[in-house]
Amino acid sequence: GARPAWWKEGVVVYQVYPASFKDSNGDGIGDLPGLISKLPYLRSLGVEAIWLGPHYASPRKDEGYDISDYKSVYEPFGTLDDCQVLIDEAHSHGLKILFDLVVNHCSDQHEWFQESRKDKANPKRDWFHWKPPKMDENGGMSPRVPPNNWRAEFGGSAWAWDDATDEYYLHTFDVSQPDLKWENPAVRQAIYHDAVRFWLDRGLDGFRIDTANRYSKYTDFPDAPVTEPDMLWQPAGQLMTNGPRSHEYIQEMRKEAFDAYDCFTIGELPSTPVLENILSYISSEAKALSCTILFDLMELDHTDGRYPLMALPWKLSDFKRLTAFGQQLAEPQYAAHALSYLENHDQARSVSRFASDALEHRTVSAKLLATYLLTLSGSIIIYQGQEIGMINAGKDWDIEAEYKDLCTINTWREIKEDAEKNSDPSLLERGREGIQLTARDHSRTPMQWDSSHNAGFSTKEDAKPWTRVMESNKEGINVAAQEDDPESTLNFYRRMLALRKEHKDVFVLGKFDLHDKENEQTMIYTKTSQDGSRVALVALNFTSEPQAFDVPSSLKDKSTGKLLFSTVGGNSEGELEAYEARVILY
Ligand code: TEU
Ligand code: CA
Repeated sequence: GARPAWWKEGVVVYQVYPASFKDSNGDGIGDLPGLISKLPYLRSLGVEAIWLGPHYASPRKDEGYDISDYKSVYEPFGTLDDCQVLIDEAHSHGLKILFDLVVNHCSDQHEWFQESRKDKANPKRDWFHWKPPKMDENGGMSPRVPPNNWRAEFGGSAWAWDDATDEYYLHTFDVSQPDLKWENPAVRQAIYHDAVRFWLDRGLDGFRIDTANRYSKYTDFPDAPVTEPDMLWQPAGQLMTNGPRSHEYIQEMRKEAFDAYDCFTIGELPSTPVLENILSYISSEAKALSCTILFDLMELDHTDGRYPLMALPWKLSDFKRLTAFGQQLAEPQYAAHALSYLENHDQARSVSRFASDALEHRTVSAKLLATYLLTLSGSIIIYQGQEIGMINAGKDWDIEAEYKDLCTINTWREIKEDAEKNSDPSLLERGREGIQLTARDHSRTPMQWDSSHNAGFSTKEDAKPWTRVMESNKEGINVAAQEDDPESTLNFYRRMLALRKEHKDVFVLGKFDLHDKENEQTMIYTKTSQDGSRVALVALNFTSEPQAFDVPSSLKDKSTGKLLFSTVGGNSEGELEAYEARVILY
């Protein structure tokens, strides 16, 4: 039989956001040599793979998710040679390495689009979705009415008018990110060649695949149902994703590009909450993706669609239900692979969102969430800075001057316009609170390496980081300080990663069972080895008060329970301290 793929039993992947990881030359932008210098650190954590965010040539309107050349490197990050050194050095440190594959759209500066927009007869015209304006009732063209009512993810119509040829092009994200027309086989071949095989040939181990279910959309372009009656453009997630040819395209890319390599693929599947649909992309039968990034749990605490940043009250019972949903994918009957995460470059910091970043609670909160994440089955993604418990930017940050993400900027603009139009100042207040809690900017602040100027992110004292450093909390939240403290979040992550390997049968491969579905304060679950011989009981208190907890009745007669650890060193029977995490092995 074939050798099992290297990721099949689960890997812990560390996500690097290159602009904010380590700046080696003092220009204020993280870079590949900076990352290379930190490979020993990543190795010391005990992670097994790296996912590097987009490092390609790009005007960076969407921080690199707008690629202008798949085969070259964004200059401030380094060169193709640096990239090769990164791949080779990662391997020599025993780390696998994944890049970001962003091929639903490219930048409007990519040569493909530059050609396409020139004239209707250009050979690349049909590489993008071009459409005339919508017809009016009499069958005539109403000037400048987009082909349908879809709202782009970052606001406004999903169609942009282009004067050069008097047609609209589709951009489901920003206007600078035209969607590639996957229906055209020449487009697909160019992607497989330039964006995929080019890098796999250099030794890459796989990809995190951006919006993997968006290549095929409903290309008859029907209007989206009106869910926001007072808005011109309607959220159209269901029509922009999972189109009729979605599986075909991924299967073809796998056959023609991935399969010749020992390739691991983590595909994002936004707007896909149903188990059968998810399995249709990731079960081994599907012959499509290795596993998926799910969205529902991460979207619990904020709105989607209209103002994608407004804070919503969330319930622990939902958090638990969605965890259980994701963990099902690890069960053998589905022949799939589970993947869990709490942070990435699109998500604010988990300590601030799901526990407490108050000074007295932040360390134990970070350990609580680490215990949760690293006791889940399958593969795990840890985002840079999560391992030292980085938290959200302070409330003193100026939204207009210091938040950089185009999603934040566009949403804030819309909120301000609407607040004025409807004379509703409370909308402004809610908007501000939403941004302070859930904006993507919070995870993009520079990594905190030590307590020196710029938290050690830049080598030069006078460097001006591209985005503000969190000077106010760098004292406690930095790598150097935490290296020396055995009780630090960093060393807790190291121990958890080691325990995860040591007790792989329960933590990585075990069956997840939730024991307190309805409880809104605690999360109690067991992980049971496949042969049933070993059980880990995980007890988590998500509140700042002590909480009662009960050992599930199935374990009560087992006299062999042994405390593996408690994050507060406590062992008071029947009670968990504030934000305590405790693990008992049977
Ligand atoms: O994100 C895909 C995605 O679905 C986003 O719309 C996500 O829901 C949003 O960021 C949450 O606020 C990917 C990348 O991860 C993101 O950084 C890019 O901006 C986006 O694609 C477009 O390429
Ligand atoms: Ca730099």
